[in-house]
Amino acid sequence: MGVAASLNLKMSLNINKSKVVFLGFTYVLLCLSAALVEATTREYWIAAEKVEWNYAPSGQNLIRPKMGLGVWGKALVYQKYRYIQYTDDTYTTQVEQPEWMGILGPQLQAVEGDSIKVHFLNRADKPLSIHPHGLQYDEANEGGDMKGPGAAVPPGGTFSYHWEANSDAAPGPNDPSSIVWLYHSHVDAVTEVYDGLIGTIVVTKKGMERAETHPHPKDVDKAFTTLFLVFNENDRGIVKSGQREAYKSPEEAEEGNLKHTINGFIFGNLQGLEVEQTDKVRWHLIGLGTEVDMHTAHWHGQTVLNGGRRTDVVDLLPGSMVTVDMTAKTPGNWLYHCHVADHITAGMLTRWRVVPKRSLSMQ
Ligand SMILES: [Cu+2]
Repeated sequence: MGVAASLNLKMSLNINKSKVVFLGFTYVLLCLSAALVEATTREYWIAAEKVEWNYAPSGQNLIRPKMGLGVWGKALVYQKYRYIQYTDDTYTTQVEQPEWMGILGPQLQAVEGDSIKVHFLNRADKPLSIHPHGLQYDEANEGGDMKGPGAAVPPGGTFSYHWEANSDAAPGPNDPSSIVWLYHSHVDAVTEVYDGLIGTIVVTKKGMERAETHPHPKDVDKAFTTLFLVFNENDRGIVKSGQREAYKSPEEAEEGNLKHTINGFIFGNLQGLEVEQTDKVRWHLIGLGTEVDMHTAHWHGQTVLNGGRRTDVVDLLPGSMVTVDMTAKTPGNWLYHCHVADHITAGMLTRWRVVPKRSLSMQ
């Protein structure tokens, strides 16, 4: 073999070798990424904390200022509990929430097939838990029904819940590309819902996520979640001295302590429900409470599609979870309220706004 031929052979051997290495490396990468795609785990750090909550921070009826807040404005600040999200296991830096979320705990996001891990720290003064709806869990991760340490985390204690957002938790054939589930504390569920320990989970259909790191559905520009709940504050903690005495009679106190809220606010004090004209808007609606909590969410200015049916009123019972879609078309400062007469009187109203497309309004 001449020198040139030997060189050629060496080169081709080297090329073949590097080809094999390259292919092997690609294969390993593919396997790894497949494994990663299959096993995306979304981690959250959430603490339960005792807070003061003001049902109308403006002190006003922002829908009909002259009518005032009625008996519901006599006491506004109450001792409550909330789920607060932190960036990591030091539980020092809070994750900010949009204004429209109000009293709701952090919204957990997942794509169909993902796992969710919630590291829960109980900073409050009684045993609490997190019980999710819809997701798959074993009994140790149910977060309720007195099953193990996750069912009642003592004050100062921690528990890491592991839940699966599998196909049984994901949108079904007649659902939009994402659906909503509740989570709440379930040691004494009735009390703890009224405490304010409520949040939501949104699961996006596989393939509809914007990116692996961005589970929001790609066919939606803006999504809101609103909870319709009459918080019963009778026999609970009014914070400001003198407010309890403001009620003229036990009957007045009993009514005034029923706070007819959307995301924990009354009479238009829920702010931030703003979209741009032509936005595709998704509304996740939640109902909770007791037999007075028959709510009918109603939008002025725009209709929605509810499971393929066109409407502008969606009925909610305690525990209801409904997702509807609209395309915002008409600019305006629109009412969004419960259509039950007694609930309108008691302040279960706010506004949602459609502003002209910014790119257009800037021209
Ligand atoms: Cu209502």
